[in-house]
Amino acid sequence: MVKRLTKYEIAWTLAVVGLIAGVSVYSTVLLYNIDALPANPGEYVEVIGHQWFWEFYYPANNTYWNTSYNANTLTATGGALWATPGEVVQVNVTSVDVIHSFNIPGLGVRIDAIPGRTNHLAFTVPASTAVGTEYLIQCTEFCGEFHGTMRAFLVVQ
Ligand SMILES: [Cu+2]
Repeated sequence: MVKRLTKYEIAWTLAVVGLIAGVSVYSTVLLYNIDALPANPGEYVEVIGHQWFWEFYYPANNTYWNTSYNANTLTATGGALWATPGEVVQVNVTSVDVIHSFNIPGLGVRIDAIPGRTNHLAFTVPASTAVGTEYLIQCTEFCGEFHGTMRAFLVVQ
């Protein structure tokens, strides 16, 4: 004998289905918005991963900068990702050899650098950031012997 559902069981089931549908729609929209790129970022920077350094290319003034990290002094020379407070930065990230991962922990930025592919990501440097602030950039995909020193800085200027 088939038991008929009570009106409470039907209401409860519909409430759960409605809740899950609502969360699905909300999170789908949110995911697309997170990935959306701004129409007019403050600057574009091409980020190219190498074993074992980062290269930054600034198309606006056609300059290339290779970073060089000193593991003894924890400092970097040669190049950096320069940005101004409040600036929206779009990075186009790729690699010339193996898979790296471009990570700025202090800004919640992380995106893979994959050979033969360009990944895009935009982020905003907080407007309250003091000039002179340096955010550490660290490769977060194990990429060989000197992976640990594959660091650079985002310098706020
Ligand atoms: Cu790497």
